[in-house]
Amino acid sequence: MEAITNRVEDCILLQLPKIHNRAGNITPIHENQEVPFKIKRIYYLYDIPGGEARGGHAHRDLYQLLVAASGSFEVELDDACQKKTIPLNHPDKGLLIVPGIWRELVNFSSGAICLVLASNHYAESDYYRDYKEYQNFKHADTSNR
Ligand code: T46
Repeated sequence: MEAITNRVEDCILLQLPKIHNRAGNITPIHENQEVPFKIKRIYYLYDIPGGEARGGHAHRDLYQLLVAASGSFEVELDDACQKKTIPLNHPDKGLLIVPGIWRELVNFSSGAICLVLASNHYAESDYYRDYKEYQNFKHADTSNR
């Protein structure tokens, strides 16, 4: 998938497995099985103060799966053409974000934890952090591709 042509509709909500146990549930996630990429990094956002937003950028090559491991939040997706807001509020649902999609995470509930599985290591060079630069990239002529 190409970052320039990817659209918000390419970001899909995945139903993750849930193994029910009388003492609670377990959700296992394997690379190239439940998620369509090799997992090279896991990180999580937590202790997010009320009213704060995270993200506000796009990635050039990175695939990610976002899970509300605890609590809830919303993910605002934007492909410079169309926008869509996806609520995440259960640990057995994961939002797959493909490369080239601007995202902002908002409306975190108290104690929310955003677990992220990523297809590559952290690299600042993979980020579009300037929305104008991102828009120019997405609106670039693709006729000779
Ligand atoms: C995304 C949302 C959900 C690292 O050193 N290593 C890492 O793996 C990450 C993710 C960040 N950092 C450093 C880079 C910055 O100095 O932590 C600082 C904050 O990073 P950032 O502004 O990218 O954080 P968020 O929470 O706004 O965004 C992160 C991811 O970057 C992003 O891909 O989708 O979480």
